Amino acid sequence: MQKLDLVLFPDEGLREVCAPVPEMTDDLDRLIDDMFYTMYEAPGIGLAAPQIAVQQRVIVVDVSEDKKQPLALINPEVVRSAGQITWEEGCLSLPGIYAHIDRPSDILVRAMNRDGQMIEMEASDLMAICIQHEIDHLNGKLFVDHLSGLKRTRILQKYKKLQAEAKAN
Ligand code: GNR
Ligand code: NI
Repeated sequence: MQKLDLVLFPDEGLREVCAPVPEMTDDLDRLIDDMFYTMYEAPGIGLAAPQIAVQQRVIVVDVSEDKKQPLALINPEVVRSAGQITWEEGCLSLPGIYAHIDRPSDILVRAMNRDGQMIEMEASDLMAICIQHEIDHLNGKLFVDHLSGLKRTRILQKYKKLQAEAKAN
């Protein structure tokens, strides 16, 4: 298992629309292991392939307390959504900044699983938030893009400052 380097904002790789995965392969299976390892080490509750510089539609999530409920989804799509929830989100690609984001609270997701089977699953609350945050990554979208103009400008200024400080140290 390998801990992979995280791609940080403003890397352009985070802005690309990722390619659908045609089929499950051994290489992809190994990549998913590395993604889980990288996510747990970070630590994070989700990770999308473009965050480790792979421009393919693959995400991993584990929102459980005991970190024993890994879920890998390939070519995930939200097919229905309802409700609304506000959560303070963060992102491993924008370390140090957090913002309250509104999203649907209940979703129906269609995807391929690690075994190459098509599945549909319902998700709600934090699991729904996390899956939507990861699918956004596959479409080149970041949580700060959900903010309105002034809030977004302010938080990105804060991020820039934090990155400059991190570089200086
Ligand atoms: O670790 C993460 N925590 C988190 C908290 C609230 C909403 C979304 C997330 S996902 C984030 C990991 C990450 O950046 N995934 O892309
Ligand atoms: Ni993220």
